[in-house]
Order: sequence, then structure tokens, then C-alpha cells
Amino acid sequence: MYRAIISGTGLFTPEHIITNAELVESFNKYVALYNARNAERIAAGEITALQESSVEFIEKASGIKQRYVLEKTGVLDPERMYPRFTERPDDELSLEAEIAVAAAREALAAAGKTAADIDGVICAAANMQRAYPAMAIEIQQELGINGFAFDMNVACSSATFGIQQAADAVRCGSARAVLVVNPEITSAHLEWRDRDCHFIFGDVATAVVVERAELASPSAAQKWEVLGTKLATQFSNNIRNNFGFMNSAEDSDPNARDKKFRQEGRKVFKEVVPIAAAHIEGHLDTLGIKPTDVRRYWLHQANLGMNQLVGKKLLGREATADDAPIILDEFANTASAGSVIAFHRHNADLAAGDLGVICSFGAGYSVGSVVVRKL
Ligand code: CO8
Repeated sequence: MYRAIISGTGLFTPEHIITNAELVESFNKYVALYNARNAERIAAGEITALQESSVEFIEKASGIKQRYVLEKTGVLDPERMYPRFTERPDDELSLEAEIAVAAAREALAAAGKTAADIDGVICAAANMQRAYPAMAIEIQQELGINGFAFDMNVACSSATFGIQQAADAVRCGSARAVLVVNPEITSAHLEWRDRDCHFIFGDVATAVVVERAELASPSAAQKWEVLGTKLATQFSNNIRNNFGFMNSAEDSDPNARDKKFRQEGRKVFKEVVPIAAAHIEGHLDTLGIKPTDVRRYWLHQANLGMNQLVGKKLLGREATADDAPIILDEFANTASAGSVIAFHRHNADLAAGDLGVICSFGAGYSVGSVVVRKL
């Protein structure tokens, strides 16, 4: 068995920001239009009037202040309420591959690696742009990497599940180094017309290089030994999206509400916090580490309150921004990428020997943890 390390990370951030104020303004315009157009049916009690959203609610309930998106005019158009992308021909790089490649190039540079050093690419994300060929193979081709590539989807936990696959391949010797990319175009699978969730998500892409410790480049800015990985799943319908290849054969409406992200947010909050905290504690225990010995937790970024509760359960006190950094105020929930953004942004200040945990949790339910030590 070889030792696996994380030797580089990368982040692609879209150029457009939607603030809560902009989002709520356009949502409330949509509500006014909808209610005016349906005034008679609403008055007759056939349908219910839509209610306005509010910046105060969003910030208090979630901690989110803004989100990055790849396209904002379509999202903010009250007659449309979803992004406006142009379909690309088959011989052009697809959008999801494009943002993954941008993050991947940064991760490779940070690790001091070139395409020739990488043996595998895993595209781990909550949504794939198409069924096949795999997004990962297109990304592999664009980067000029040999070896293998495949896609995997475990919704918000895709990144940590991908890191485990990469670490396993490195540890057992089937790959010298594996690139894990998490391109998340959440804006295309969010129902921006639903006030319960219209504020939750943002677009981004992250990338991580996992490689054999002794092959690490001297120019790598950081090296984090993977001490252990642990994954767990438990079926739940509380976060669900029924979009899929059976839709047309079933004669179902491809634009029906259930073909986009939907959730029972309260239940998710209540059920996932204890699962995540117990999972991390159990994982650390198998490695002989106490939760208080961990210098930093890079947690999934879905909700500020969730992370505060997970932090408190682990540490027995309020977790500070230094214990468990928050990036969701700036990025919102970026599905699988959140914990990797937190790691990418907030690891340089740690010292050699410091312990950290990257942990994601979400739809499935699913939870994945990666325990690392700075070399
Ligand atoms: N403005 C004003 N009021 C609102 C709004 C709004 N926008 N939305 C809801 N309200 C109202 C409700 O109607 C309700 O009113 P009332 O009390 O009269 O019934 C009240 O505010 C409270 O509503 P909630 O109980 O729903 O509010 P919560 O405090 O529970 O907060 C959250 C809602 C923020 C959604 C919270 O429950 C939460 O964050 N839960 C956890 C969510 C989570 O972690 N989900 C993980 C999903 S991500 C994942 O796994 C990946 C999926 C794949 C990505 C897909 C890409 C699109």
C-alpha cells in the first residue's frame, strides 16, 4: 500500500454575482406578475397566491448573502427565471467540462504536475450535463491526460466520495495520481421560482489532485496526507430530483416541479446534522483521534446553522470561523464543491502536523469524510 496525499486544489469562480437583494427583487416581480395573471383563479380559490421572498429571511435561515452564477440575466428575468445558455455543437467543449478544466489547471499547477503525471480523472458532481460520453472523458481529453476517466454522482457528497476513489486507486497502486473535479452548474437545476429554495445554490467548479506521497513535486505548495476516508449512505426522499432519461418514455412533463431540485429543508436540517456529527466522530475514533485534536473542519456548505450545530456537537463549544470556516455567505450552497472550496481557501495557515477533516453531507442521504494531516 502506498501513502496518498492531496497535493493541489483549484477553484473556478464564475464572473457573475447575484446578491440577495437582486434575487429577491426579481423573484418578487415574478410573484406580482403571477398573482396578477392568475387573479381570477386565486380569487375563486382554485390556486393559491404566491408569497414574496425576503432578504432578511434568506440571511437568517441560511447565512447566504450572494451566489456566483455562470449566467444571470435569464435567472433575474421575471418572465424566465432560469439561466440562458447556448447549446454547443458536439465538437465544442461543453460548458460543464470547461469550468472543470479551469479548476483542474489550477489544481495541477498547485501540485506542480502536468497531464503526463496523472493516470485518472473522476468527474464527481451533483449533475452531469449529458448521459454520455462521460464528462470526465471529455475533461481528460481537453487536459491531454492518459489513462482512465469516469463520472460519479452522489449529489452534495460527490467530492469526498470521489476523493476516496482517488485515494484508493493511489493507495493500491492502480494510479500514480488521480484528478478529481467537481463542476457544479446548480443554476440549471434549481427552481428559481420556488421561494423555499430559490436562494440556496450557486455555480462553481473545484478540483483536487490526489497522488502517491513519494511522487510529490518539490514545487507543490502544500501536501496533505490522507490518513483515512469514510463514506456512508442512507436512503431518504427528503432531497430529490426526478429528472432523468425515463421522463419522455413516461410521458411526464420535463418542466414539472419534481424534475428540478426539491427538498424538505427542515427535515434535512434535523436529520442530517446528527448523522454528520456522529459520522465524523466515529471516523476519527477509528484513527485514534479526538474531535478536539482536529485543527480545522472544512464542512459541507449548505446552511450556516447546520455547520454551527455540527461544530458544537464535535467540539462541545461554539465552533469559530477558525475551527470551521464558512464560505457559503459568498458562494451559497455549491453542492459537492462546498467543502473543497473551504479547504482550498482556508488551509495555508495551518502548520505541519496539523490535522483536518473535509466532510460533505447531503442528498441520498450521504456523508463522506476525509481526514488529513499537513506534511
Ligand atoms: N422568504 C420569506 N419567507 C420564506 C421563504 C423566503 N424565501 N422561504 C420560506 N419562507 C417561510 C416559510 O413559508 C415558512 O413560513 P411559515 O412559518 O409561515 O410556514 C417560514 O419561512 C420558515 O420556513 P422553513 O421552515 O422552510 O425555513 P427553515 O428555517 O427550515 O430554512 C432552509 C429553510 C434554509 C432551506 C433550511 O431548512 C436548510 O438549509 N435546510 C438544510 C438544507 C440542506 O442542507 N439541504 C441539502 C441540499 S443540497 C444537496 O444535497 C445537493 C443536491 C444537489 C444539488 C442540486 C442543484 C440545484
